[in-house]
Amino acid sequence: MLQTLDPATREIVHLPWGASPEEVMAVMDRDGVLIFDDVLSTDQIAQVNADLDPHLASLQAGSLKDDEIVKEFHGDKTKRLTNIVSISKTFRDAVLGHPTTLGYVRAVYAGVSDSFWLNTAQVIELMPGEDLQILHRDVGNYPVFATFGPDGPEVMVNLIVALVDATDENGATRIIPGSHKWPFDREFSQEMTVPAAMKAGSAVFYSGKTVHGGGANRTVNTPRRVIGCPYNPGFLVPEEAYPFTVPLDVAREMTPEMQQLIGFRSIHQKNPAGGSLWQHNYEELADFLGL
Ligand SMILES: O=C(O)CCC(=O)C(=O)O
Ligand SMILES: [Fe+2]
Repeated sequence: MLQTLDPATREIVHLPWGASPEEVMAVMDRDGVLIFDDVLSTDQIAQVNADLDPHLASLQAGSLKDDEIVKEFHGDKTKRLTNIVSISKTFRDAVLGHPTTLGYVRAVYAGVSDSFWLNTAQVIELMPGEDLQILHRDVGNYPVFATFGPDGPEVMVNLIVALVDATDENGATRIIPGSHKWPFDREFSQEMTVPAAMKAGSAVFYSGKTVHGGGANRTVNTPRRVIGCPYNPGFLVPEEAYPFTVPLDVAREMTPEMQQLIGFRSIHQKNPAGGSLWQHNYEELADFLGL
């Protein structure tokens, strides 16, 4: 039988952007999720949206991949635009590399790692008619860590910044507060979720162990536009920074296996099942590089 949530944990706590990392961690440790209010000003929201608009206008909804699981996860009425690092200086400065953001990420990874990678900074725009995303934990991208369950090290934390009001109707991210502490084999369902409803400019911050998924967009004409910004510990990288030291023409002469070993191809973790990593716009990196 499915267990119901303690009603006391159902509400997602709001904190001001700039709250102390100690205050943030007290909520994160207890609930695995919180919402930061007013991360971006009205002017910054307008600037970031203006930076994104031309890119999103020409982007098709849905995944280019053949894999049915990947397609379902991606969403057939969802636009995912990556490399926001290059597309929006405003977003880069105000969020991705901002000391406030990094202070919270540092607090989450205390005792695990004191350096971080930006895993992705991607627009996830749910178009009207998009269905619920399958509920999941983001640590599932790194399946060996998921085997440790709730007591394992934190290896993924996500900040999802709203660029329009995110509502129950247009597909606000659905979260199960407290699920970061559940055994990972405990059952969960959509009935246990609450929507991370928030104003444009606010952001939901949650652990890689917290169960969540994109909502359904039940509106007729209101896209839900957010930017997801997960961070990982910095240590899981090779010693040599090959993509910057091996010329593309040298990589071109190599076998696909060798190209993947040194970062010129994407990684597709199948056994144990994980995700596709090291990509560009969800495409195989070698295709993007023309290898
Ligand atoms: O779109 C959302 O609200 C959540 C997306 C998500 O969880 C994911 O893509 O991993
Ligand atoms: Fe996710």
